[in-house]
Amino acid sequence: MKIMLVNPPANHSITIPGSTQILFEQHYFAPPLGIMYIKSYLQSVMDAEVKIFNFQVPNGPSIFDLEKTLIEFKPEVVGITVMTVFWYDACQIAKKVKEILPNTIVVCGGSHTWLYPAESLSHRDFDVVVQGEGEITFTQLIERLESGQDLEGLPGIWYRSDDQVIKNHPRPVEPEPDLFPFPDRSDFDIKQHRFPLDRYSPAAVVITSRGCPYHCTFCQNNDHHYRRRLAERVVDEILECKGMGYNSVDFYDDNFNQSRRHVESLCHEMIKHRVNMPWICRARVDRIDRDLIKLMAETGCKRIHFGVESATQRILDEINKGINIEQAREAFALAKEAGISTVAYFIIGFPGETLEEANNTIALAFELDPDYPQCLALMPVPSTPIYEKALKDLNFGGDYIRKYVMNPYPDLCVKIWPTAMTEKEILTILRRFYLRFYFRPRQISRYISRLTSPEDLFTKVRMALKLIKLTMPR
Ligand code: B12
Ligand code: SF4
Repeated sequence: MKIMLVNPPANHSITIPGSTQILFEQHYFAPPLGIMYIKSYLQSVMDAEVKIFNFQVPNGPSIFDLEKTLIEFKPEVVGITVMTVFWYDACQIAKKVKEILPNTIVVCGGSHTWLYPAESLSHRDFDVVVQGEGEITFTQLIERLESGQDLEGLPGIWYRSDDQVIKNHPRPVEPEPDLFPFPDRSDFDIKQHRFPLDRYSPAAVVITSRGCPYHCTFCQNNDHHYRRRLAERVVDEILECKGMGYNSVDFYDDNFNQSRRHVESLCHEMIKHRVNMPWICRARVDRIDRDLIKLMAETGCKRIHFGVESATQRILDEINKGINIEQAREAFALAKEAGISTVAYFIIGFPGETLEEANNTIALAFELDPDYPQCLALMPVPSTPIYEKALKDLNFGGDYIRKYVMNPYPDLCVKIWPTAMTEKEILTILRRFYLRFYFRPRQISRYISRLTSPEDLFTKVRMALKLIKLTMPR
């Protein structure tokens, strides 16, 4: 069977007011790991011809290129990976597929499907929604379609039958993530995977664990079942990437350091196999100590992204973050001591947060002195306790994201929820913060001293110009 897996364009994605996400994401083309895993699993268990069509690459393909590929390749099934921010673009892709190949089955998968499976199927260009981990469900779906069986009882899917949306039982996650072969990287030009903060590109994106056991009230984490991979398998994958020409590794785990033992065994395995590649990860401030960070630095850890969120303990407790400010101070100090650079994430505008509390968060950002702080306005997002709370407040404006999913349009801007501060106050704090932090002479010389190439300089200048534009008062 011929199958095409599509990562939709980000032409009309949902935008975020005052967001400096541009600092990272808009210059960053992350490979779509989910469909890369699905491709390799599918090909390991069945005879299928699978093509990945990735729109999110520098100077990426156009919709005409997709049309051409659809006409030439004639896939019988098209799977689209969807994050809610790309929903409008994903709908355009589904529409195009049905226009050109009306009998092709269009499947929607990815994080979006946890939130809006039925709403997604209200669009007749989608036939099936795969919810949760896709490797096994999608493969079984293909087997059923190939043998002409109906979809009744296939766990993990929602589908339309006689104009009715049918919800099958959910599929439990795979307890043993090493069952899946390494994600298929063969469709990608490795040079395209360059993170703007990296001096060691191209970076291979690798996950060493799936799921996150925490329940932060602002986060759309739908997989609380934490499962780690074997260190030996992870290192085999890294060595494979090294052989392909990747220079560094970006670990995409939600919480790289959830298990100390896991980090230790990964580091020891990297040392044993002389991996010798720089790497970065996302970690929690409460699960790190001097010995661990030293070991991480010795094996090549160059940057850690930490979620700090707020300087107010009441807020940290209310959002279920499970950390305290002392732990944040300690983690940043240890990283500095070990020579590891840091990214810190902060959020302004939590329910009931006062101007004074917000200013304390900004002061903490200066005190921790990360290499790259990212400060966002709180955007309540569906399926989180904060969104549920916001829905009860008339100031928020109701379940507008659900309405948007039913009737998508280009460039929706998410809403800030004003509680103790006004939207204007929140945005002003963010703008001032970015100007003050990033345009300090000390910060500028820090970045200049780390420039690696004229291209790096060009990217940083573009980022700076965008930042200036963003921080201009409106
Ligand atoms: C890496 C990452 C990113 C990267 C790259 C995203 C990418 N291209 O993959 C970057 C840094 C760019 C990013 C940015 C953002 N991200 Co992000 N990100 C992640 C993260 C940490 C890992 C994704 C990943 O690779 N997972 C590993 C793979 C194996 O899992 P997977 O992608 O879910 O795929 C599996 C299933 O979903 C399914 N599946 C996936 N696609 C398909 C397709 C088909 C056809 C089928 C059948 C199945 C299927 O099968 C796969 C294999 O089991 C996730 C959290 C997480 N743990 O998943 C958040 C996550 C996806 N991001 C999220 C968000 C909100 C964002 C931002 C909007 C954040 C922000 N405020 O700015 C931005 C938006 C980007 C933009 N350009 O505007 C949310 C998405 C929520 C939603 N409803 O869509 C998540 C879930 C985080 C969270 N807990 O809130 N992100
Ligand atoms: S914010 Fe981080 S720790 Fe909290 S639930 Fe989300 S992924 Fe897990």
